[in-house]
Amino acid sequence: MASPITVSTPTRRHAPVVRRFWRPAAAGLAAAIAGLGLAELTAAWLAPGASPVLTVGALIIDIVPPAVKELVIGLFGTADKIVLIVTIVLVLLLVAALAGILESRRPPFGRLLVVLIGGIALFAALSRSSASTLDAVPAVVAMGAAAIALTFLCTRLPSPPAPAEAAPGPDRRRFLVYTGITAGIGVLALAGGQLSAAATRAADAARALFTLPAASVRQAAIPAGASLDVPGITPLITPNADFYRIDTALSVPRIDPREWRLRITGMVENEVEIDFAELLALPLEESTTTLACVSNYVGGDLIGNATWLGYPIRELLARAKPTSGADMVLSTSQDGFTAGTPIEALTDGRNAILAVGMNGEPLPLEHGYPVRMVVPGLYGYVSATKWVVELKLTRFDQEQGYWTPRGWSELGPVKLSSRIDVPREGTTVPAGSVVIAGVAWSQHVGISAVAVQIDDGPWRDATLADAISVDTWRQWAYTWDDASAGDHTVRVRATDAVGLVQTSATADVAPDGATGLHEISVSVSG
Ligand SMILES: Nc1nc2c(c(=O)[nH]1)N[C@H]1C(S)=C(S)[C@@H](COP(=O)(O)O)O[C@H]1N2
Ligand SMILES: [Mo]
Repeated sequence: MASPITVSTPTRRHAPVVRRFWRPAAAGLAAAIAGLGLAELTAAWLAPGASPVLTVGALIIDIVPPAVKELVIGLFGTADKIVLIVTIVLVLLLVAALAGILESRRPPFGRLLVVLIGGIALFAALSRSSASTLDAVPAVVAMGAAAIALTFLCTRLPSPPAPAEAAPGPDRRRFLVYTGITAGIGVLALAGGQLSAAATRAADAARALFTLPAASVRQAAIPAGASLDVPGITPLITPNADFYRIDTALSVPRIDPREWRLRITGMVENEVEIDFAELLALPLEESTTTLACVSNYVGGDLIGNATWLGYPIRELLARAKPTSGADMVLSTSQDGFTAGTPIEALTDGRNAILAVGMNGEPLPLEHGYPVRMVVPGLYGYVSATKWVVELKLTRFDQEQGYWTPRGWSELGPVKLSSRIDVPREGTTVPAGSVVIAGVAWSQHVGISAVAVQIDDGPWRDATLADAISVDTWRQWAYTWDDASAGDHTVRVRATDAVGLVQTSATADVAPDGATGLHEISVSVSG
């Protein structure tokens, strides 16, 4: 039998790797978890908008090129934000492990790495336009806690065992316990932060249950003939829960309506300020308006139609008296997003409103509670500012909305388009009579005709549902009588009220909205 000194067990062979890499990496990870957890807890209590993970995410959203953003949205759709958050956390943990290894071999470089990462978080927290000094606290807490924990753990790394040592030494067990406690504190703090944030959310939900005042100007009843009786067709009015959501806000702004104020500033004779109670006391108007995103590709679903309750923006502008030369209203959200809207679109008599209600409810938090803009005929990025707090009268040659310097057009009128909703792309339908149906829109102009083409056959007129107004989409349906077995392509094309025919030329969503015809493939079974 060999003497114990020469025995080489797997544990012994791996010991140097464990000692040199895994334990320092574990120290780094535990320090990062502690820092992150304490930061999230502080953020939940002190500065709800300043969670380091979310502010770093917002910074990334602000600086990545539009092409990358489009790619990510294309790959992950509305899960894009979760993907971003998970990526940030994974990268952070990886860097933390590296910081541990670095600190164990070349102190204080591990700590310096922690300070660098903390510095990025600090910069992200303070570069938000709505940042206050309090917003620095979570990042500073994260940096301090992680640096202290890392130093503490790395000075307690077990020293190399004596050659004859068989069982784990006491310093190895002690290191394990300290690392566990450090990570445990982080996990508990993280859980506490989440609970506290959930409580805030619940409170906000309760507050959102206030009753809306009745409309002074009710919209004419929606004609019964505006909804076609086709199974599977998109509902004429999009329920709030199904309404698409697009914004740059990683955490939804929570505004106490008692503290909400709108200021009208810039090139005006009178600066105007109005609070929520004053807004609700004005004669509110009801209007159904379709809202579309410039990122909606042909056939896409970044479009919805709702009945809004709000006050005409032109009335408030009339109080402020814009001075001559002003041609843009730069609206600002509480979270810093801005949109540049031509004054013309806000004053030409269309239903451009400061909305407080959406389909009979107060605005949902994620759709702009307590107040947002809705402007018929313009894409959301140049008009539909949610959580709006300021309207600044200015000029297009002086200011730009959020998306303009990021590769999107300064003006964003919604383009004429149409979509096939029934049957669904790639489905199989029985031969014979097949109903094809969908929606078409040309906002603030109106739709006069929709035609359908099967394969390379002639364009045939679809039946149009009654219009609510020129500002909403219109349902259409076409009965394909002699659908024969096999694979077919179905195309749709709309014509607007001034005779413009929807172009078949395809354009990408950037810089000012997609064009082209929506077409689907269907199989007809024999
Ligand atoms: N505060 C804020 N408002 C915003 C945005 C935003 O990022 N932040 N995005 C705009 C864009 S691009 C669109 S398409 C609409 C979408 O409104 P919805 O989320 O209610 O559908 O909101 C607009 N208003
Ligand atoms: Mo959008």
